Amino acid sequence: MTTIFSDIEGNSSSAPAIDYTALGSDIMERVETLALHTEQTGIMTRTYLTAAHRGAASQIAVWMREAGMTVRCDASGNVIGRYEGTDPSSAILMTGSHFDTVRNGGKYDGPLGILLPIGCIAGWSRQGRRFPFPIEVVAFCEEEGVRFKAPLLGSRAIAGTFDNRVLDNVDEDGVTMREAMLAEGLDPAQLPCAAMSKGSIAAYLEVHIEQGPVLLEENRALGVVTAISGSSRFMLELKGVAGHAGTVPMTLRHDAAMACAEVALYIEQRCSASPGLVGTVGQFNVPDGAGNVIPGRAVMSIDIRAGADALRSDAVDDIQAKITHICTRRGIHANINKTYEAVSVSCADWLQQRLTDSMQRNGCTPRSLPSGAGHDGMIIATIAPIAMLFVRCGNGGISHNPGETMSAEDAALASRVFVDFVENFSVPTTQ
Ligand code: HGY
Ligand code: MN
Ligand code: MN
Repeated sequence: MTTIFSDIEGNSSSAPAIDYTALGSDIMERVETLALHTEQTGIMTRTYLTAAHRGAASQIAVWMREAGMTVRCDASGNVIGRYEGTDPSSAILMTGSHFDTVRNGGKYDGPLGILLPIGCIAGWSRQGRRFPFPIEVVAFCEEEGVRFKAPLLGSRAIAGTFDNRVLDNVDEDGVTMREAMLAEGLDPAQLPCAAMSKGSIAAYLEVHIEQGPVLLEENRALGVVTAISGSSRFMLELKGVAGHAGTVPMTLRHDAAMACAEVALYIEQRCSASPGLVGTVGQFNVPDGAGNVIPGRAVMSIDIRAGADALRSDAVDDIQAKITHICTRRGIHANINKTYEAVSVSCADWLQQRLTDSMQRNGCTPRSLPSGAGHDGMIIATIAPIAMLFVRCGNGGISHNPGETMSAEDAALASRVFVDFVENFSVPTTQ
């Protein structure tokens, strides 16, 4: 491992300045180390409360302690490192991101926002530098919502908005979230203790890969997020009549899969009609299907997002009406279950300005942009002002894909901006 410090001659305080080039490389090395904690060797899959998830949590805790932080784990499984300030009564500066992943995803979505602050704090710790405010780095336990179809669990636990109904959600093996938590030594009854009060967090700053092509296409390393798009997610179950593939005439069929396909194509057509609106069918299944059987049942996911909430809700209304129309015509029964909804969340103007100032002080031409992806910040925003710093993705900006990538140089520059932001941060007097 490279050292992230160098004793630069002539440094007045004789404290070692942070070597950002080394820090950028160190962050990339640690992303690789963390990626070894996966459910499928060679594929990046780390879902909530699996052995891989537990291994990653332990590794993150080790790095937090090595950086001079105290570490606690809350009832949801968040791993929280605290770097004490000189005024323990002060509101905290919170940062962090999630350490769970989608299936066969990328290595940087989440971990960058955990490992970068840890590396910067290690630098301050080495210098013996403290700030008036404590800094807490939160490794959020569950943002993607893959295993139990309930996203943003860790941030909801901290925001005090954890919905206990999801404890009965089951994974593909029929294990409930409650059972999985208890098996990991987590007590759901203690979840309310994880909540942090409004005012206890002065600000939340998340560093995250852009997960899109904008910064890459404009040849920019960093961007300041203006808002996080809201989203509406559903699971749609369609029930028709199973039948013999060879004997039932097309005009007499109630084919659940074809009905799903018609709904899916309508979603694509409806969302393509409005700029800024996106619709995705990420899961499309014929449970227990067979090639020579007309599908009697089909299940699909629906994910609708837009920066403007009205744009999203209008599309959801149209899609639900279309589902009714298609199913009536086809003699299909529909069960639609909303699994998640979040309104668009704006980043605090004053924090955007401070982040922009830090970028300018470090030679970056400021660029603001919205986030089409959801993030823990949208939940933390219910109890604190938030900001996000986007870091360029390579490989066309691809994400939620093993091709997801970024550079050590951009990690180094993002670290410089993060350090500048924190070193110029002060808790607003209104706190
Ligand atoms: O789906 C999202 O937007 C995020 O990556 N969980
Ligand atoms: Mn993410
Ligand atoms: Mn993600």
